Amino acid sequence: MRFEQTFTNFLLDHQEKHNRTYHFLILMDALISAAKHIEHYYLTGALKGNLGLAGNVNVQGEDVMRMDQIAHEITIHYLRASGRVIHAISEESEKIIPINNEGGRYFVYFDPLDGSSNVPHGLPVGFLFGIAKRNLDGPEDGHLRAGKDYIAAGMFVIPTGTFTLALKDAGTWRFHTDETMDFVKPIPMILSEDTKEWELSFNPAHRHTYAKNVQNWIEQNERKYVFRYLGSLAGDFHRILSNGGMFMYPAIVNHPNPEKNRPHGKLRLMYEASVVAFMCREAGGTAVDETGTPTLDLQPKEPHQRTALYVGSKPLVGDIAQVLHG
Ligand code: FDP
Repeated sequence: MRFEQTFTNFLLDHQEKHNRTYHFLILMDALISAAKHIEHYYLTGALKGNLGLAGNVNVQGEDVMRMDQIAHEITIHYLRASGRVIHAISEESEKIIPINNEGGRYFVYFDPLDGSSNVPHGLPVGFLFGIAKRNLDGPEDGHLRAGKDYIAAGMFVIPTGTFTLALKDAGTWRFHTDETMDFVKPIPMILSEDTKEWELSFNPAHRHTYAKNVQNWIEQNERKYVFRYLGSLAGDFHRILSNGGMFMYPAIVNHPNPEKNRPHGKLRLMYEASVVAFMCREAGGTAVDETGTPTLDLQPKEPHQRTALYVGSKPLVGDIAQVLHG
């Protein structure tokens, strides 16, 4: 019989090697419980009628799928039960969610079901999260943290049974579920330097709405790489981590209907862009916004702030960053 290292053993080793407490293990256990629970609802959702529209709109003005609400509620339940979270920010809640202001140690920023256009089809969606730690040396003002101040970030691609976690200054690892539904077998993720494997990922339906310099860059470079787009950030980024290349969601500035322009991009900084940028950095890559500024340096001013995103292999992101700066 062959036993793979479990996620818990992996994290225990990591915490002990770095002389850390076990609080973070308890938090991660809560997030994994939430993800497994969400996955279960997602897998059985069509039968239970959970994949339909809930009939209201969320804070971004989009339709809320019933699954989005279920995923949000499951996650908040487990975060609360962990006792380790000061407050959380969720895509599904306009306001910051206070949890344990006195005893909590971490801030959790999450999108419990990202890629909602895939939901009615039962295709892959993401559960993305970033974690920051309270100031242990003095008073905590609870300010919104930039990605460079996260201590960890990760994503579950649901319902594929994969989990990717990045730990600050330590690396990025991918886990798969075994026959007992445990996440096992940490695989270090390092972006491939083999340009033959690199992929480009963006929504081609939007390409003529991008800034002219971005459109020109695409025209000059797209034939060099394989093109893939799923429409779920977690799924698309999962591939980039495995194969290298670049995922981008540029600013929309040339839409024929100017009201549909999105000069600040579409993706949310705190629980989408910073999360994948953090995982990418720990895997040897990088990420920038529409001005070429590193995503991890962007200081959020409000919880649901949007940003354009270019994330992936350093040479590719660096190349487009030069165009964006220019
Ligand atoms: P969705 O709106 O379907 O929830 O920000 C959310 C997100 O999905 C990302 O997961 C995905 O990468 C992107 O938006 C897809 O947007 P487009 O439909 O415009 O391609």
